[in-house]
Amino acid sequence: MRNSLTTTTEPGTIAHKILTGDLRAVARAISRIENGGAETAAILRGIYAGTGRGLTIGITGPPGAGKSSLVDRLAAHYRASGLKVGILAVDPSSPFSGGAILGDRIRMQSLSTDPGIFIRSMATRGNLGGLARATIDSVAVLDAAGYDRILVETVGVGQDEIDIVRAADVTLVVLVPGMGDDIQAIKAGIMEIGDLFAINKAEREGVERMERELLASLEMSVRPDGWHPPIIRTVATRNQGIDSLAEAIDRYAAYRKAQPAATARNLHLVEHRLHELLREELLRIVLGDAIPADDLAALVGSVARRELDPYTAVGEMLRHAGLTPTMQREAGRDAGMRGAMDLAIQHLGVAVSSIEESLKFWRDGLGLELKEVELVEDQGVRVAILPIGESRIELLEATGDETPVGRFLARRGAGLHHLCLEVDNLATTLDSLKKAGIRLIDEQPRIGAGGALVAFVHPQGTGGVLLELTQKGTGHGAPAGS
Ligand SMILES: Nc1nc2c(ncn2[C@@H]2O[C@H](COP(=O)(O)OP(=O)(O)OP(=O)(O)O)[C@@H](O)[C@H]2O)c(=O)[nH]1
Ligand SMILES: [Mg+2]
Repeated sequence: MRNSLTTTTEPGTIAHKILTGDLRAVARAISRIENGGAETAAILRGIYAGTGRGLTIGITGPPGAGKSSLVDRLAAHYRASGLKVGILAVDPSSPFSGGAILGDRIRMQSLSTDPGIFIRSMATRGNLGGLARATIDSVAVLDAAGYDRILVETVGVGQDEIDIVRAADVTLVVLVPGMGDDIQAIKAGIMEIGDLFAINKAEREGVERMERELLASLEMSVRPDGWHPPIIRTVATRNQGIDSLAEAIDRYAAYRKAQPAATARNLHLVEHRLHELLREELLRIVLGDAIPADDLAALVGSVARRELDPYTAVGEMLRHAGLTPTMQREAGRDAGMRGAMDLAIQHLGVAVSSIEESLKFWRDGLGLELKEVELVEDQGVRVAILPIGESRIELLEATGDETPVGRFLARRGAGLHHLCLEVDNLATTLDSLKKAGIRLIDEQPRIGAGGALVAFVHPQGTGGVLLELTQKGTGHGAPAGS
């Protein structure tokens, strides 16, 4: 699996190096991802098929609960069983505050001399997209590089962090005794995302009470997957409870894998992720490239002075980027092209008894250019293509009597055989025709000549004309014969 993947990614690229587990490539990739660089997409594209093997564990909880200490202990535990461990410590605060991170770095030094462990602190540097995206992409890099367990530590505050832990395979919430009163407050944020709970600093007084309150709080909600989050007592400083914690993590990971609900949850996460990326990408396109800074400033000024309403302003911004159907049409016309939502006549198919003979009119008489004559063998037809404006006339000559065009000629004689319209989305068009009760020859798009997606509509539904529909941008424009 691994080998076949590495060979499909271009050797020498950073993505390829990541897939071979190259440590420097991993570090460099994460830096680029963190900086929100343009190479992020290329890296992720190159490694994505190689991800999904490692287990990502999100560890969250209030400041000072002992998350980092537990991460250290868990990492050592996994190392002892020969697993490679990646650690990402997320600091949502300013990259310049860095106190806790620095502390973590120094403390984790003992681990960081081990080549089987990769440790990295994550901070926001790029202005768009932010921490969640950078962290989730960095997890993907570690995953692709062959890290078996990826531990992501976050202080459970803010939407970014919720997004990060939600994207993990397993979420561990770390609490400490004496927080009982805070459970209600915490609950709204991280309580419902915990797949398991550690009560760390369990040597302290109040651990029983804490556990009781936590249990009571957990019992109030039923998870859709039927999992009952276990509570594990740990003392990170004394390395106590770590085995039970690791065992509970594996147990949940296995449970999750076997759950149909996990698939649904995963689809939901992916959808959420795509929305986020789309939002970022749109912002980048519209604000970054499409609108000159002066124009943008002018728009902002107009709205501030109430000369322009915000909706029109946003419409204007989208128009700059060539977006939204109506505006795209306008933009397209400006550029001398047709809008993407328009239907267009792709070609007219005319059945003729002899191309040679017919060219006397279409080419010699009318002055159209004969671009090519193509043999579409499986449809038993020779096709002469004569461009006309943005569409073309296709002269169809049968190669035998028992061919669609041959039968048409025998039955009706030479003449207009079919009309071919180009549509944006063939499946959607077929759906709406179906709903309108129109008789279709092809209920589903199929591959026509030249690789184009095509479907035919029965003449009964169109007032007597055989109608071919083809999806814009598919195939190389060859006729579908018919
Ligand atoms: N008594 C006791 N102290 C602990 C235990 N685990 C961690 N600590 C201490 O608690 C303090 C905070 O531990 P960290 O592991 O840095 O906690 P954290 O949750 O990562 O903290 P932040 O990342 O700053 O939110 C440190 O002084 C640890 O030594 C424990 O089980 N018992
Ligand atoms: Mg920490």
